Amino acid sequence: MQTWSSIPVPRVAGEPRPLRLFDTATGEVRPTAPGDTARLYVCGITPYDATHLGHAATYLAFDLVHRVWLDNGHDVHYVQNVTDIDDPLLERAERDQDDWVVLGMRETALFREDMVALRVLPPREYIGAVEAIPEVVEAIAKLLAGGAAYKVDDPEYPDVYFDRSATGRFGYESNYDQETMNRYFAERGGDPDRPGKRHPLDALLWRAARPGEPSWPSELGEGRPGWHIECSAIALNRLGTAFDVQGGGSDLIFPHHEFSAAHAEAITGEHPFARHYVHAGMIGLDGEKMSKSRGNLVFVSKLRAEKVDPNAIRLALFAGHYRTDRPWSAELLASARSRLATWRHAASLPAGPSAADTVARLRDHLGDDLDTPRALAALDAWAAEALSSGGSDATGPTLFRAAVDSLLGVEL
Ligand code: 5CA
Ligand code: ZN
Repeated sequence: MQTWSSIPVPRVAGEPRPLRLFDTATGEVRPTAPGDTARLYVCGITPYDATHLGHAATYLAFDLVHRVWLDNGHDVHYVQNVTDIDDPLLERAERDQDDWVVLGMRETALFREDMVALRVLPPREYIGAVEAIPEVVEAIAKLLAGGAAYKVDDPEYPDVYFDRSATGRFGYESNYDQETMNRYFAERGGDPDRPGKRHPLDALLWRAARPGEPSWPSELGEGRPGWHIECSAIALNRLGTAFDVQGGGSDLIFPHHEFSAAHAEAITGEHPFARHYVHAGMIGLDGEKMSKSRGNLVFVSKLRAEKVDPNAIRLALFAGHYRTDRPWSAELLASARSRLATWRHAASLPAGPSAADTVARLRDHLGDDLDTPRALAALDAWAAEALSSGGSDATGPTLFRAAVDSLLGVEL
């Protein structure tokens, strides 16, 4: 699939700081230690509705990962998928009497526009599940050959499932107990009651064709891919094993990232799939998680149509820590707009206080598990001083502006 357009990222004077991130698997903030090329996979959208601020918050968190690595001089190989075939897409198309292909293409196009408007740096490879079907089939064939997958005994619909015990490590990524796994599996697309499975938690790899559903011919029979294997295959084939960060929102911790890792590790025999599993908190509205299924959504495209400055949306979402579940509100946006106006005013001064220490603090806070609330506070302090006491350093405002652009992606 076509990715979206990029924008220049200014180089910023001073010393970069390495990036430490909280890893769900180990429960610790640990240093990321990329080589020359940092390898990032972030789970993409299921394009059955427009991008809401929850999605935006998650992609903005990983945009900071991307930017901090660039600041550290890494080449960043960023891969993202699009789940352009899955039940929710087919259900929405059916409900709206729409063609599922057209629906997916339309919402993916809108997502790209939203990402460009929000100044999110594009992935190098943007891969749809449908275009990845040959590699998904190859991955499933390997799992079957190695005994990690099986066909259910159902002559009508011989679906293929993954045996969750295949790697002997199942559960290492989420660390959830059995009851939590059971609950999330059932809530998040799993099918615990499918007859013929060896274990209720075994995950679907290949769904045999049903009447009226799209399907593709393959050595597994006519059918379509399950969800988790899409991300295993797309990531493995482009980033290899032990890539630096696997990312998404916290609702992907289980089952999605647990199974993506288990599938990939069963295919390669290598552990770990990713060195860090990084999860963004959920954005809510009116006391509930913002979600397409609940319908309590604020769309990025709607705010854009209302001429809200996308830089203010970035600042509003960065006002809270990326790992914290937090609400969206009109007040949050209003205070981000006023912060943006203050920063713009300060950055437009011909001279100001030196910004070198402020930029060092910005880098320290971002390097410390993307601590944007403290990063924003450090920048507020510089802007307040510039506006109240002035200063004679002509590089102050330009350095401030470059650092805010490069590291936070906010254009002043
Ligand atoms: N296509 C799959 C991943 S392979 C998927 O989960 N798609 S999605 O469209 O449902 O979500 C896209 C991303 O947005 C995921 O990382 C998900 O965790 C994140 N997300 C969804 N809702 C929210 C929310 N309310 N707050 C923060 N992130 C969210
Ligand atoms: Zn995924």
